[in-house]
Amino acid sequence: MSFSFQEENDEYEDVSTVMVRNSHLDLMDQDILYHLALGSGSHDLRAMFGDVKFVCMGGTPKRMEQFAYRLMEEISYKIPTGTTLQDISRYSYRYSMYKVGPVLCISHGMGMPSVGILLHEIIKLMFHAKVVDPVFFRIGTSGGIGLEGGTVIISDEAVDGTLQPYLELQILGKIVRRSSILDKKLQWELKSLAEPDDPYPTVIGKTVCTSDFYEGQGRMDGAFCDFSEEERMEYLEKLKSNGVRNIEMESLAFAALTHHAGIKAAVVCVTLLDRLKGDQIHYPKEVLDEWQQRPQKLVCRYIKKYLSKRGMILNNHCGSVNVKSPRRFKLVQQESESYD
Ligand code: R2B
Ligand code: URA
Repeated sequence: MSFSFQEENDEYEDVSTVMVRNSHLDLMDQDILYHLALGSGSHDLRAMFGDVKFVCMGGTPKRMEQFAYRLMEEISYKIPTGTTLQDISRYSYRYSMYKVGPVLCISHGMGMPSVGILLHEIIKLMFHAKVVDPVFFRIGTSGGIGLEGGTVIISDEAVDGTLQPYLELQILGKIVRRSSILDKKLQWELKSLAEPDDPYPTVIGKTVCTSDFYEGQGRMDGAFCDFSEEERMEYLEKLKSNGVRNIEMESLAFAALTHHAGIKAAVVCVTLLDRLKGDQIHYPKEVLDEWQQRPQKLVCRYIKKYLSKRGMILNNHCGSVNVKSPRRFKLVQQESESYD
């Protein structure tokens, strides 16, 4: 199967394709995106973010800053002389956000509540900025199930600890379920960008998302543990036999909320250990640092390819990205032409 990007319309529509699904927003004279230190009254969100095509999220501010610098290099993006890359949300003291041309790089913190709050505000940001067809990526870390540390996993499905494919929210004292669906085509496009020379495997598989790193992931090295080694192994083996390849803490909310907003999204994580062999992450910092760059590299290749096809990368390492006129593109499957 191969894919290419084609321009959808010559005309640029002046509305976002992102669905906020909240009529109350229309009645507000301004919308304060509190955790981003931005607002529709205080900032010209259309001018600041109207050209965004990709939103990349990862756990830590440092990793997302590194990712932003990697992108600048890879897509030959030059910021004006005398300026530096700035954390746009620095005054929120919650999340960090960097913008490199049409790419936003944002830290989401740890766990579903943190990524959930961020997604509410980023989805509204996309809506206010009238962004068309953005693609969201989560790039992160995880524990592998029967896979060695350093393996890259593209999630084909995000499920909870009981293997259910939806996010359960308590809203007004009632349980509300949102399906955690990820874009299949995007998964295969990403997989096709793994190179034979990559010194690590890149696989597609199911991801379990938990609300806890220790007991919730069947670890026996937390402050508390009420189960036996046999019960732990039985659970992890059950995950494996159900096609689960890794466990982390954000994919379920990420998949459910992006899907609810009609946003195409993918989750790409590296494993830091094989959970069938242990609980503790004991690899040296330099090894872990290199592993954490692997999902970044894959997503970078995707973005670079997209921008190259659109002629948005002028030339290697000395041009600048042309992001003046946001245009609308659709991804089409091709019968014969290769994706490359
Ligand atoms: C992966 O790593 C973090 C826990 O160490 C968590 O954010 C996750 O999903
Ligand atoms: N992140 C997780 O959530 N679990 C792991 O085992 C490693 C990283």
